[in-house]
Amino acid sequence: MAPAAVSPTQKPAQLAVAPGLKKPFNGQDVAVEHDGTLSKPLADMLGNWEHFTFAPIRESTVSRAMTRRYFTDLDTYAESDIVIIGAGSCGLSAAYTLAKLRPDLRIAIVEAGVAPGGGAWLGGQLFSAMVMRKPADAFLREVGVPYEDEGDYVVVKHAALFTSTVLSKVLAMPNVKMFNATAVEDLITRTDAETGEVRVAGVVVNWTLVSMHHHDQSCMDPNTINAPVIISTTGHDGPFGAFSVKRLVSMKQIEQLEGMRGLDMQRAEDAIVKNTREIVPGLIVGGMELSEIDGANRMGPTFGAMALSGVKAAEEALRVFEL
Ligand code: 48N
Repeated sequence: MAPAAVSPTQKPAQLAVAPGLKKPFNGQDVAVEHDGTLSKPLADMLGNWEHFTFAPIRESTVSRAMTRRYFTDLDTYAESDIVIIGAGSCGLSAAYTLAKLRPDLRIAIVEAGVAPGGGAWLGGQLFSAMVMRKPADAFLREVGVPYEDEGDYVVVKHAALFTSTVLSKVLAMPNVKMFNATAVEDLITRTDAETGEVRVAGVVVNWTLVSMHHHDQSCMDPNTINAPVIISTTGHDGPFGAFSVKRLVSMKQIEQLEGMRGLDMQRAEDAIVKNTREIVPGLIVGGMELSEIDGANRMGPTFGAMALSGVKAAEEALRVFEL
C-alpha cells in the first residue's frame, strides 16, 4: 500500500526510536546505541553555537603532532617481530589474532592502499551484505560483529561493518602499527652460507605512488623493515596482488605459480584455510594470494575462509616464536 502522502505543511512523523532497542544476535543481545541521547558535552553544544570556538593552535603544532608520531613509529617498527603485507580481510584477521594472543610482539602492517580493507568493503559486486559460512561466525563473535544466523551460514548486514570493526580493534592495539599508502616492493632475504637456503627476513617498502612510478622517476630508493616472520596476504593476482608469491618465482625460490582456478565455494574455502602455511622459511602466505601459488579455486562472495586463514596464518607465525 503506498505510504500516506505528506502535505508540504505537515511535519513528517517523528521516527519512533525505541530506547535500548535490542536485536537478536545469535542468542546474545547487542544493545543498539541509538537510544535518543548524546553524551552531555556534545548535547550541551546543540543550540549553543553563537559563542562556539575551538582551542587555539598553530599549524606547525599539527604538523609536528603527525610527523613526530609517524617517524617515531617508523624508527620503532624498523625492527618488527612480524610484518603483515596487505590489510585485507585475511591480513586484518591475522593481525587481530596475533596482537590479541601476543601483546608482547611488535606487529607492522604494510598496506599499499590509502584505505585498508582490500576487497572486504562490499559483500560481492555492489551488494553490501557479507556472507560467512560456519564456523567462521566464531571469529565474528570474537571481534563483536553482529550478524543474522541463517543456519549453515551467517550474514553481516554490511561488509563494511565487518571490515571497520576488525580494523578499529586492530588499530587500537598498542603493539600494532599500520603503514598504509605504503607498498612492499621487495623482500629482504638471508642466504645460509652452507646450505644455500634462502630465508625471508623483512620487507622493502616505499610510498605506493613511488612504487607505481619507478619507470618514470629517477631512482627513488626504498626503505626497509627487518622481521623474522612475514605474513603475506596480498590477494589474488592484480596490479599489486599476489606480490610475494610472484616475487618468490622471480627470485627462483619456487618454480611457478599454479594460478587461481574457477569458482567453487565448497572446495575453495576449505583449501585456503587448511593450506595457509609457511611457503619458504620466514614467509607465510594466506588468503587469496595462496590460491595463486596452489592453483586453488576461488570462492567468490563469501569471506569465512579469509577470516580463518588469517587466524591460521597467525598460528603458523607464532610457531616461529614458540620454537
Ligand atoms: O582483500 P584482498 O585483496 O586479499 P585477501 O586475501 O585478504 O581477501 C580476498 C577477498 O577479498 C576476496 O578476494 C574474496 C573472498 N573473493 C574471492 C574471489 O573468488 O574473488 O587484500 C589484499 C590487500 C589489499 O588491500 C592490497 O592493497 C594489499 O593487500 N596489497 C599490498 N600491500 C602492500 N604491498 C603490496 N605489495 C601489496 N599488494 C597488495
